[in-house]
Amino acid sequence: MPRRAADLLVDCLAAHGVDRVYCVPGESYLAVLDALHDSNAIQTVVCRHESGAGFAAVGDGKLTGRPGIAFVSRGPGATNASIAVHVAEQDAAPLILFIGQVPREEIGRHSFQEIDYGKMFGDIAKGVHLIQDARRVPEIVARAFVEAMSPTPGPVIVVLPEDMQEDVVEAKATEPVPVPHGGPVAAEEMEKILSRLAQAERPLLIAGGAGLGTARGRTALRQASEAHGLPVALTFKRQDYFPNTHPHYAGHLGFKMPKVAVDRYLQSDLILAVGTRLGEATTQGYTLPAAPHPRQPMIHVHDDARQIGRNYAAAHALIADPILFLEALAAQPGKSKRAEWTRTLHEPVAKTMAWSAPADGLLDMGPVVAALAKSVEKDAIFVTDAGNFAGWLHRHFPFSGEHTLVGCVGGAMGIGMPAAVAAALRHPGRQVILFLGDGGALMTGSEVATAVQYGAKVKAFISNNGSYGTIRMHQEAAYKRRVHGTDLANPNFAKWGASFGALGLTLNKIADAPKIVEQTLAHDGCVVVDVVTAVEHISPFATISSLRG
Ligand SMILES: Cc1ncc(C[n+]2csc(CCOP(=O)(O)OP(=O)(O)O)c2C)c(N)n1
Repeated sequence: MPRRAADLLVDCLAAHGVDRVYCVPGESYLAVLDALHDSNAIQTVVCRHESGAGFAAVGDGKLTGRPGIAFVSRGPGATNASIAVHVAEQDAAPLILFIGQVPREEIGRHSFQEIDYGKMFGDIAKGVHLIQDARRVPEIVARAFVEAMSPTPGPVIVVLPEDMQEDVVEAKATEPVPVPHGGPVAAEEMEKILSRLAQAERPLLIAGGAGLGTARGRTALRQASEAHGLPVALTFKRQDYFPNTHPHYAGHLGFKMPKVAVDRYLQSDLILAVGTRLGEATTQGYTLPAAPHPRQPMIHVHDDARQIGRNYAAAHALIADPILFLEALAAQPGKSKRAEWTRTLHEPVAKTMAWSAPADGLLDMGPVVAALAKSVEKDAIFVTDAGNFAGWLHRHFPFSGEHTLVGCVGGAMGIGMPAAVAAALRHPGRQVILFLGDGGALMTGSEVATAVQYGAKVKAFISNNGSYGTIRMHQEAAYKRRVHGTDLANPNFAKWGASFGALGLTLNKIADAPKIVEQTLAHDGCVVVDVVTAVEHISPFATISSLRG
């Protein structure tokens, strides 16, 4: 039966298992909104800013492993949403961003709000597809899903000219196309790797990337580590993949690690990098391992050929599904006892994991993390915006292996609140704990309105230090005492949260943290906690005084 392209598109999304889309409406895709109006399968979540819609879709994609979906309008909507496209690329998160476009006959005339999205997203999207012919809607939607999910996952843009959406065509919503993935590892490859591992005295497994975060991936990682006595260091913002109290846990490779820690890792005589692109943050600026020639042999396993050999000369480069690889490794146990070496890496991390009150008595995010560590459920989801406040979570929270961390590998401020909304809607039965800075809170924090509107029970802790603190830290280090462009005058965040309909609370002394955390977790709804932190505690590793001294 002939149908309107917009209806066909919505049917195609439903056929691909889409149950929720995030959007900010625009006149360029009214027909799709009209089609969504009649969909029982798909919930439309309307956001307050396109970056919010895009970030929420990225958060959803990270949690499900399937593309998060956002709809935005042309020009202004697309430019607002572009930050999420960049993050999806940096974070390897599957995302499909649908953008309304000017009518076909206007394309190329520099029409009202027109952009050439191929040019605009050329460097960050995996694909940009303009649907000119409505009959091709099913084909292009199916392609967008495969493209977004295939290794390495990332963002795909689909552009919908306004008039095309109204075309009536004869076409069926096609079923999803299988997503390609790596097969099992050949026996002879495995043998070579096992022999290298057996010879190594101080091997280090660096694990991360988007694909290992599933329950199966985490189990494979733990079993492989145990079968071969491998200490596991997790890549930037993937700290939840391995139990942090496990004796093989070697730490989280975050930004600006102390040199002593980096030196410890560099004592390894073999690096096994699995699932990771070995990005700048993880590798401490391409020094751990050293680029392009690591000081120790490196085995690099990734399911995307483009990610191997780009920055590093691996001694053994293997294109394979990281989970299948780790399962194969676990199935062939080797030298499982390297107690002294694993202890060397685990002990310093374990020592700093416990939080103790600072001597100066000033409030930072430490007591909040310590209280959460005692009281959150074992499958709680943590969402972090970008900024130093998240450092206390990385340092002091013992991720159990069942907790989920949704951070931003790409380091974009603003992802926090929208991704937390997506997490709370995706997993209404799990606690969703959000860490924000006062900077990120006022970038996209207004999506707390979306949380309240849709019943997403986000528990937000805002580190209110009156500063774009991370930049202040860099500023103090580079240009001592010349603070400029980093001070912030803030609203009362408790009242701000309450004005949206959330429960607003204030924490301004260390001793009150357990009580406030308990009250936050007990509340059956959205909570905003104004944590009045001292800018003196600029990061878990430094104070302003120490930087000046
Ligand atoms: C969208 C975006 N703009 C700017 C930056 C640069 N940046 C990184 S951290 C930071 C400050 C974060 O401040 P805040 O949220 O208050 O957290 P704090 O560092 O004080 O803990 C800035 C401006 C960024 N990463 N993302």
